[in-house]
Formats: sequence, C-alpha cells, structure tokens
Amino acid sequence: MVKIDIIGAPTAFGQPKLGVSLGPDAVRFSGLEENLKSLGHDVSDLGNVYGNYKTVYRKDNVKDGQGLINFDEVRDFSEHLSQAVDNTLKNKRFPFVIGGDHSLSIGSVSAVSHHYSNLGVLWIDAHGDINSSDTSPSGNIHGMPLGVLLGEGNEALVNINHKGAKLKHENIVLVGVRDLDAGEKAYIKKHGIKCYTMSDVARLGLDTVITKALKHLQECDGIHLSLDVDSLDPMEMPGTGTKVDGGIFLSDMLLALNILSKTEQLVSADLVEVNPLLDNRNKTAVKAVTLAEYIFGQSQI
Ligand code: 5AB
Ligand code: MN
Ligand code: MN
Ligand code: MN
Repeated sequence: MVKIDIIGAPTAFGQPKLGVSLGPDAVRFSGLEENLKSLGHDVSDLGNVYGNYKTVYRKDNVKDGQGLINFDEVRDFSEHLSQAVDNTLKNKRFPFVIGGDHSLSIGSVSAVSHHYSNLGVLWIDAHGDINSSDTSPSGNIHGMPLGVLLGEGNEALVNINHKGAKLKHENIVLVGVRDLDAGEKAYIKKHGIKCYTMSDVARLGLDTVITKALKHLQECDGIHLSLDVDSLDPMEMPGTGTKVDGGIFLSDMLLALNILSKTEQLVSADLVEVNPLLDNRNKTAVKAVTLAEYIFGQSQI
C-alpha cells in the first residue's frame, strides 16, 4: 500500500501548444483516484497547483532576454509546485504529479532532491529534456528540465526551491530516447549520462533496460520517475504535443513499470504531457491512468 498525494500541475507555460493545462483533469476524469484506491492505496487528490499568474498558459508565448519562453511564469509555477511537493514529502506521502508540460519537473524534482542526499532520476521520454537556456533550439522550457536540475543555464531556474544543482550526472538514466538535439547529444556524451535509446530498447527489451537502469541507480537513496507520455508510440498516445514515431508500446511499458513498482527506492513520480485537445476520444488520458496503476503496482491476479 502506498500513501499517494495526487498533485495536479496544469502548467502549459513550458511549451506553445494549448491544451496541456487540461491534462490533470482529463486524467482525473478517467478514474485516476478511484482506480488507485481500488488497488488498495491510500489516495488523496490535493487538486491543482497554481502560481501567481491568472492563467496557466499564454497565447503569445513571450521570450525573455535569454531566449526563454514564458520564463517568469515557469519560474513562478515551479516555486509553487515545489512547495506542494515538499509538503507532501514532509507528511511522509508519495507525491504523484500529473501534468501539464514537462517544465513542471523543475519544481517537483527540486523539492524531492531536498529530502534525499543522493536522488536518482529515471527519465522515460522520447526526448532528452536536457537542453539549457544556452543550447535550446526552441526556447521552450519543457525541453530543459534535466538541464536545469543539473545546474545548467538560467540561474533563477537552477535556484528554484533551494540553491544550486539538484542532481548528479551519474544519477540520471534516460530511457526511450529517439529525438535529441545536437547540444543534448554533446552534453550526454561529455558527462557520460546513462542513456537507453529506442534502439537499445528494441535490442534488449524494455524489461531488461529498466532492470539495468535500476542497477545503475542502486546506490541512490531515492528514485524519482519522470514519465513523459510521448515516450510511448504516437499510435498509443496521440494526445501529446511533441510526438515522435517509433516509440514504446503500452504492453512493454506496463511490464517495465511492474518491475519498477517493486523497488522500495521509488519515492516520487511525474506523469506529464497529456494534452486532451490533441487526443483521440480521451485515449491518452485513459492509458495514462493505466500507467499510474502499474507505477504503484498492478498485479494480474
Ligand atoms: B518534452 C526539443 N528538444 O528542446 C526542444 O516533450 C523538444 O518534455 C523538447 O520531452 C520536447 O524544444 C520536450 C526540440
Ligand atoms: Mn518528450
Ligand atoms: Mn519530456
Ligand atoms: Mn512532449
């Protein structure tokens, strides 16, 4: 039994497509709380986090001096989310953050890292999300959370929740990657970051990849899962903003999450980038609930 706090993080400031701010409610309306409860977990839905701005999206998407889009809004939202996640951890509960775009992980992981001295992160995504304000080709902050958490680029983002870098390079594993920018490739190489691409997944099987990833993170005193639904194949998950063909299939993902759910090290998770406006009859949100069930342990009997 896991004591789970569902935290809605409806931010869309990290990218330009409207609709991702509706992700948390689409996932709720697909049965998130009820289904987790029926698996025997103690679940509390804390509702959505909002920052000081009137909205959670912008139609105009304004760049600041460093080329960062909606920088003030992302910084503000991240601080608010990090407070919510911090409170949940202080109450000895599991923060399960539902997005919203992936910039939200700046806030969530910053808070979690304060509670562990050697936090590991399992980042399952079609993308590396390891750009910084210096390397990003787009200025969209949802492509930068790992970069920020590693202490790169814009200082105000790096210092969210508490000062300085939140993660060590050796404590990150990327899984499912198939669309990296040139700067991201160079960064991953330079720092020797563990990265299982889709070719690795095809060759080894996702179950083996996750087992190897967990082995890599075995010294960590906690593991945070950041699961971007675009890691799955667009045929499975049409409702997301940056689709890349050749992704993971649901059955393989469920097997991998089943393995992950068995580790005591898992302490927090984000499930991000569900965009109901791009979805096909709410398919993506419904499958996101299935993913959630397996993150916390779903058995067949
Ligand atoms: B997502 C791209 N690398 O930086 C960039 O969806 C895409 O959170 C980022 O994984 C995709 O803009 C961010 C081209
Ligand atoms: Mn992605
Ligand atoms: Mn992502
Ligand atoms: Mn995406």
